[in-house]
Amino acid sequence: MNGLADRREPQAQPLQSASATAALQDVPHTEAGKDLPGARALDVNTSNMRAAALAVVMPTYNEADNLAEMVDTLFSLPLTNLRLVIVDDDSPDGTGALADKLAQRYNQVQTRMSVIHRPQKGGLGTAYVAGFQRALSDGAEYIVQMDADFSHSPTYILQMLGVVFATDMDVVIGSRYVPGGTLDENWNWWRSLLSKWANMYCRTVLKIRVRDMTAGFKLWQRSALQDIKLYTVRSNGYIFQVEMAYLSEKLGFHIIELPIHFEDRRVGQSKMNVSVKVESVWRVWELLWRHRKRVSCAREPLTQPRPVIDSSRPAPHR
Ligand SMILES: Nc1nc2c(ncn2[C@@H]2O[C@H](COP(=O)(O)OP(=O)(O)O)[C@@H](O)[C@H]2O)c(=O)[nH]1
Ligand SMILES: [Mg+2]
Repeated sequence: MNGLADRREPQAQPLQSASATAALQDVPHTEAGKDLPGARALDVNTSNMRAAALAVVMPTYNEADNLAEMVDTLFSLPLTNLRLVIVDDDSPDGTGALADKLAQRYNQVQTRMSVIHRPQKGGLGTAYVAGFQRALSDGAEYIVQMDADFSHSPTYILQMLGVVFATDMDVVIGSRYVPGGTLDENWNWWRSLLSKWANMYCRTVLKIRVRDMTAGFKLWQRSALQDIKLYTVRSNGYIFQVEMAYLSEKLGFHIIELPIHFEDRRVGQSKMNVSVKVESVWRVWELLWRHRKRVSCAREPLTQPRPVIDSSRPAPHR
């Protein structure tokens, strides 16, 4: 059974029903040391979840005003094995140097944060691929991708992980376009329309069911990222997100979209300009052609939750 098959009818999606929604409402008040709300609502083993080897991959370009608060927020989540990989492209505002300083602070007892410095602005997609590769080679079992600008609230990571622990999904997409998902109130009708149109366009051309094709907030299981074969992913900008969603569905991954509230960035400016958006329109056709020979990896049916992992086992991060 493919997870997507469950999502044809929104009402029939088990994880967008009462339990996931309850978990979402629970989250903003999470404190370190308390029970994990995502686990509580989804009835999964809290201590295994707390010890999960999870890496957050975060590309940055001119995010100096967001980074320190974001890093502190991530490391105050009640996930003892959370690691962070920053991929900075020599940001003129000094984000890279700030990331190094933060890494020094958080790496005093054990390595929790690493910074990849690239020599120049190389685009979101290649930054993610570099970060994913680092997270995989460091031994992460779960990999989260997210923006540095608080559009993606870090507290959702607990829900995403709870969903994976409860269901063994390959990919959880933080989605604006499933029931319960919302956009920032400040988005004007034109921006919302454009975003929704872009999603509809991609879904129609690529014939896939993921609703939020351009979502940049996802949690991947290690095996899913490995099966994608990151060296085949070439897109940058928004189309990178589309390519990853397309491959996930084409390869037969178990996918679920978890409703999120998408907030506009608090400070700084978007790096996605009009040309990046326009480029996405024709690049969709290129994706269709480039991946025409990829076939499903035939995932096992999702009948049982994964076996319980002994949380006393050393963390798989190396
Ligand atoms: N390393 C790197 N990060 C980037 C690049 N472009 C955008 N980002 C980061 O990717 C994330 C998403 O970009 P953002 O400007 O917020 O896009 P928007 O949310 O679509 O407006 C942010 O954390 C940016 O700092 C890039 O060329 N290189
Ligand atoms: Mg953003």
